[in-house]
Amino acid sequence: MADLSYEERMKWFHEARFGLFIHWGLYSVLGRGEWVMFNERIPKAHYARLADQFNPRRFDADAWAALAVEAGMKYAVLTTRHHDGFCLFDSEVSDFTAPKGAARRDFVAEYVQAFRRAGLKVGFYYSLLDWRFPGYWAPDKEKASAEAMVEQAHAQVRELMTNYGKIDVLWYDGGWLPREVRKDVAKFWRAQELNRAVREYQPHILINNRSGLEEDLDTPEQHVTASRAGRGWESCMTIGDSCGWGFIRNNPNLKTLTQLLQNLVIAAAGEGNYLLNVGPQPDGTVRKEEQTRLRDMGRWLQANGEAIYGSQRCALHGGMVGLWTRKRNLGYLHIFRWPGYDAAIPLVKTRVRRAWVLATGEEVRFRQEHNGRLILEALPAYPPDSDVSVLKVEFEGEPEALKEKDRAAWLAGKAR
Ligand code: H79
Repeated sequence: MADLSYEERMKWFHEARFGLFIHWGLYSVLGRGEWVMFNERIPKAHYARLADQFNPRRFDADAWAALAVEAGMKYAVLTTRHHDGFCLFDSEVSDFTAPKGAARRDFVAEYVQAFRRAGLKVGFYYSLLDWRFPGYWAPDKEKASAEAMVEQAHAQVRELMTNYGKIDVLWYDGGWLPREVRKDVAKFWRAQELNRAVREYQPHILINNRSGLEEDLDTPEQHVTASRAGRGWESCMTIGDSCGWGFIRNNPNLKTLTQLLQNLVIAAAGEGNYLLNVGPQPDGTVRKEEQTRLRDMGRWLQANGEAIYGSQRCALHGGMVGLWTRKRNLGYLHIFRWPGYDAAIPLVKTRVRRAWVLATGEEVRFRQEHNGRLILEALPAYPPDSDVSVLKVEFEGEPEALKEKDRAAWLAGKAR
């Protein structure tokens, strides 16, 4: 079991494409984002009092899971502990936890059970750093504190990996050290030893790249940027402004459904995943505006999911129109900017057999010119889907692009 290959361990993740990130903790009570303790320099003892107020009576992990399923998501990642050090789980090495605060509940346990029940894969976000330790800020001066912080992280990661059954993703964060502290991150956290233990407890697990080691997954944050082919990657992003992941009371600058779907498509086109965040309110419920967007994405995926889940990279150009994903001989053209009449794709080497609108099955006429231009003809004036419309194109073989050896050949209507 320990010898599963990278590809085998990555299989479900590679097909999943879409996951739910959940930032929820003590900071949610204040409604000014998850960085509030540090940003406002709230003293430790003062901040700790929030644990008496964190008692989310309307928390319902099944409702979160149902929302993720409705959104077409295949997995989730919950902040078991953020940089403030407050744990949503029961820990023997900390008193700063939800079960020991007013809530008296282990939210991580409830989350794992509910998401498993809903058929979703389960991930844990865990911040290695804990702002409450002076040793984080000045590891050389506060050696004992720094060591205690590292010890606590090791102990808590072990608790997370051994107390909740099978866990699919370990999403480290906060591995970095303050700017003035020049240290090797992996060495500081003893990440080699830590991750070896993690894989012993959870042989199937995927570990991200934020403990100072590359491990399994790249994690672009607030942008969608593909890694090299074969390497697992996942873009995490907020629905609202990029400065806050935890609940922000007034956060009006929300991404539109079109933006969110385009990001998902960009991720899929690069064989990566989109981990979209919600910041539930202190009572445990997800804001209506976030719910609506997730449900709308789910509706789109109901009609177009075939072009997203398990998709592969496609060699063809999308040009101005949009982006391609692919499955074997099938190309899926995700049209971001519906051209109205014809859509022209340059440098298509492979013959097309058939083309149609994925969501409706409506046939699309086409012609292929000898210079490699594929013209999808006489498209309806208005897009079949007002956000992203997908054309499904069946090719005779895996779609290949023509290589332009002569860069000026196209001027004469030739391809090379
Ligand atoms: O958990 C989320 C962030 O809190 C965390 N990673 C994601 C998944 C993260 N920690 N640090 N960073 C991201 C980068 C640091 C950003 C900062 Fe700032 C810019 C810290 C201070 C200035 C943004 C703006 C956060 C606080 C103010």
